[in-house]
Amino acid sequence: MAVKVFARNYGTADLTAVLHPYLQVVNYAPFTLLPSAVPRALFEQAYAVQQDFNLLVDAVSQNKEFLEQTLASTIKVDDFTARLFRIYKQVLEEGLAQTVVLGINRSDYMFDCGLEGTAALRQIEINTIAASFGGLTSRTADVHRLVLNVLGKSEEASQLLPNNPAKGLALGIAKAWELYGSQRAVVMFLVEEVQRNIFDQRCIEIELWNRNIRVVRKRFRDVFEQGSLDASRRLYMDGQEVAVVYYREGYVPQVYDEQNWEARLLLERSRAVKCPDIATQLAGTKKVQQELSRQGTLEKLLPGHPETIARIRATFAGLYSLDEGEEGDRIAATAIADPDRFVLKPQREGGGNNLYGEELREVLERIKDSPERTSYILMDKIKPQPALNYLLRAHSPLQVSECISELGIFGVYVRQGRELVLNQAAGHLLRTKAIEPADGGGAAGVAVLDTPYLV
Ligand code: GSH
Repeated sequence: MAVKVFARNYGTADLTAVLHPYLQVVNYAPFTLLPSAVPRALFEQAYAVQQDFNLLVDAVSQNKEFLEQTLASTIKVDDFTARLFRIYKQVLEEGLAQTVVLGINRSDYMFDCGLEGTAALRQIEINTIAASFGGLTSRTADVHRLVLNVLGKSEEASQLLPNNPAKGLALGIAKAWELYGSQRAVVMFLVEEVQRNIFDQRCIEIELWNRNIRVVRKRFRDVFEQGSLDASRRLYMDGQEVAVVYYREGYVPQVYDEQNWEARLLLERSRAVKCPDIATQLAGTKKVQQELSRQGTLEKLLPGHPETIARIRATFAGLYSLDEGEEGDRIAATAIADPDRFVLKPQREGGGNNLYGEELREVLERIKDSPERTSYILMDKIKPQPALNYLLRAHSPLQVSECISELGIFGVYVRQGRELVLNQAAGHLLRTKAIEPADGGGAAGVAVLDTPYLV
């Protein structure tokens, strides 16, 4: 009825725009029909190194000198990183009001197939902001267990591991909330204008409500309109105190107009526990990832932890700086000559930004003599062994595809002052995609949810 009235008053072209705030389209999250084989030893290796990566991210986020030096070349050419960096400097100069730190990250890996056919765990990246799909994937093993049972594969079904990142991530948020120390204060999920992954977030939200922790969902725009700080920089939204800000937004430049930058600054200046704080977001940049792989860097960041360093380093792929100078010139020329060996990565999150093959060659050719080159890094391309599976996606025809998988391990840690009070792996995420589109995860509409079947 309401739609007919709207249709009479507005042309059909306008209709979608007018109805947009009221329209909700719900699709099931895409998933594989069958679980995918994952080498047990590599799966265990990925879990075993997660606490180390938590330590490393935390160490980087506290090392002003390292962040400053590492990002110096990037912020000259990349406005988004530069703007984040400006806020970082500004809050440091003012003095941090936040005393509790909460990190939720996801370290992503592929299984690189060597010449002798043995696979090695290779880190693709570590996501330190809005690391998603921990909620939905807490349900994925049940789906695949059912499918296997229906197919009469009950023995295989019983092998699927339990997995509940939603609970693990909520545990970290709850701990940070508790240490903040105000029963009345809420946890604020900072979410997108248009919600594309709300059910994933809801899984974590429900875990918090079950612990009697109140959750509100707000956008940057709401923070600009309703947010304020008191004299001790406690954050209030319309009079309600906020203990924890959990960012599920804020990692791409497009969301920031001047008002939203102002909102971000307000949040960063506040006493509320930001997950992540701006230093930890910067610790997740590609430039930092590349610098971590440089000889001697881990030793400087984690002195006295040789075993931690060895476990971390064992997962690194080859990473190369494209900064101006001889080292950058040399690797740029190698990549132009042999683009299939590499991936070209800009300083962007959210998936779907990397360049491969001919496109990589074209872009590098164009920027090889310009400072713009510095805003990218190069990484060795990982070559996993493809396997057949069905990718089930709403409105897409069913067909068997050659697929490759990416394993993510969620990490959560909480620090109060100098004391690390929680440091855990919080579950896993397996995403699988057809070999054709080269880049992108679930949020970019490329990969689908999967469950590891350990072999
Ligand atoms: N805003 C959405 C959410 O909160 O779920 C998407 C966030 C997003 O794209 N997160 C990236 C990610 O984890 C990291 S910055 N992507 C995994 C994937 O898309 O498969």
